[in-house]
Amino acid sequence: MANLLVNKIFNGNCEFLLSVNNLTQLPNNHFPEIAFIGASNVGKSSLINALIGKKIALTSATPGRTQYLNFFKISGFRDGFIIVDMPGYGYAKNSLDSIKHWQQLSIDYLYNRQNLKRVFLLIEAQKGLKDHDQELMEFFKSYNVNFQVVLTKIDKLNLSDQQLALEKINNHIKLNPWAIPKVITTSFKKNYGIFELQNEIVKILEGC
Ligand SMILES: Nc1nc2c(ncn2[C@@H]2O[C@H](COP(=O)(O)OP(=O)(O)O)[C@@H](O)[C@H]2O)c(=O)[nH]1
Ligand SMILES: [Mg+2]
Repeated sequence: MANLLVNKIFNGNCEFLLSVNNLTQLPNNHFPEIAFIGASNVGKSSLINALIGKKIALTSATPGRTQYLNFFKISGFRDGFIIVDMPGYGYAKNSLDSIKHWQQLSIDYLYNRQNLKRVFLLIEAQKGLKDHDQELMEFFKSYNVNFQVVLTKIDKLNLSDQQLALEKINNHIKLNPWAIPKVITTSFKKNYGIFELQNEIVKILEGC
């Protein structure tokens, strides 16, 4: 039954809604939003495509490309809900201006957006937590924003290193009361953890 519901939702209709690089352009509606944030190249767009089963978010081997909030509407659950692909951070070659722009856009969105129901913070399993990720977690703590960690590209590690990566993250987030304790490990390449993430999203939507 649960499987059927998840399939119905994520195999349903999905459309690109809009890209926003200024918060005045945010869509004015009541649809719940689920955001994906993380460093440039962590695998946000790939994961979103895997969730939806469709190449709708642009992926790139070149980091630091997207400086927009990209909104995708999925209509398979109640009136629908929105997945937000957020601009990446931490790319060393980004200019100061683009970092400032990232902060204004992303931090304000995360802090102010009423529609936002969950932030998934993506961390590359092999790389672990970087300074920028930790700063973002501190922001979540200071501003009472719930977030949930998703480990990406788990296929790059063998089983014991996967376990180690998970332990490290768990040790870190247990100190943060705004972290959802369950970390989801994923690989878009191996189609691993995608169903679990879809399930998690359905649970969030059901609780809205
Ligand atoms: N091995 C592996 N590579 C991945 C995975 N997910 C993404 N990638 C690669 O990482 C690069 C960046 O992915 P992308 O989704 O564009 O990252 P974004 O910048 O966070 O949106 C691309 O070359 C992807 O093919 C994964 O699960 N496993
Ligand atoms: Mg992307």
